[in-house]
Amino acid sequence: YQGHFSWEKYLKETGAIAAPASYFKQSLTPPVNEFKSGMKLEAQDPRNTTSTCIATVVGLTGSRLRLRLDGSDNKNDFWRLADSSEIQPIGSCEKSGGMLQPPLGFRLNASSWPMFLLKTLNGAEMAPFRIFHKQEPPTPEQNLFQVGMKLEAVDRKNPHFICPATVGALRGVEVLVTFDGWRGAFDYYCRYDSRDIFPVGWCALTGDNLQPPGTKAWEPYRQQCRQSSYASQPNSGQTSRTEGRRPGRKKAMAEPLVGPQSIQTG
Ligand code: MLY
Repeated sequence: YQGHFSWEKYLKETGAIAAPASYFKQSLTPPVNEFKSGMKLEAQDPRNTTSTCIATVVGLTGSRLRLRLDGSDNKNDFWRLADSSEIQPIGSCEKSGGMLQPPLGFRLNASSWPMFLLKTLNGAEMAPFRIFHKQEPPTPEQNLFQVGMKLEAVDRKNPHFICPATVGALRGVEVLVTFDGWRGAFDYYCRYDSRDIFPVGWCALTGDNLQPPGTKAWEPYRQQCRQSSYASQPNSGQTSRTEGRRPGRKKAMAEPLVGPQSIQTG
């Protein structure tokens, strides 16, 4: 479900262009996601990336998995693409001579980790080797993004959201991701080959829920609507039922074109 947001119309109205898919480190056909809720796997601890931990799939959205580290709380879930190199089958760590680590913020005493590990893996449904992807997509040779180009990006403060975004600035290999319709609070710089940015149309392909832009994005667009609507109005004086608006209702005029308000949770 993508609300009433349409990239096609939005690009037309904003006169913006979509960053070409070849600029991203994403496969042109999104990775097949055969993971299931409850499956366990090994994942890098996002808060302590030198640690490999046990994680459980607690949700699925498009080509992404929602993961929770075993032994951690439910406040630090994170999302990974099915073809992420940061997830691997259980046993991989040991095979390469490493040791599984407790997550940062392990809720028990560190000394109980070995027993916890045994218990959490006992009878667990392990994600089968065959559903992992052999490799991540290739990295484009250079940062080709240009300021103003549109894309879809993970809101890192609310990483379950993928939202319409615009390249706001460039800084060497980095891209400033700005969220359409939201003031700067959610902006971030990431590398051009980040796995958190996607070409326009990605969510439509994966079935992910693309958030509509926040309401601020539409301001110029709304103004345009207002202007053209006034322009097409016959001289003031009497107002007909369809054309007349009380000043306080100006905003409402553009709203049907805007679509539903963005979902502003938590
Ligand atoms: N509860 C948050 C959600 C903001 C989401 C912004 N993203 C979509 C860019 C808030 O309203 O602040």
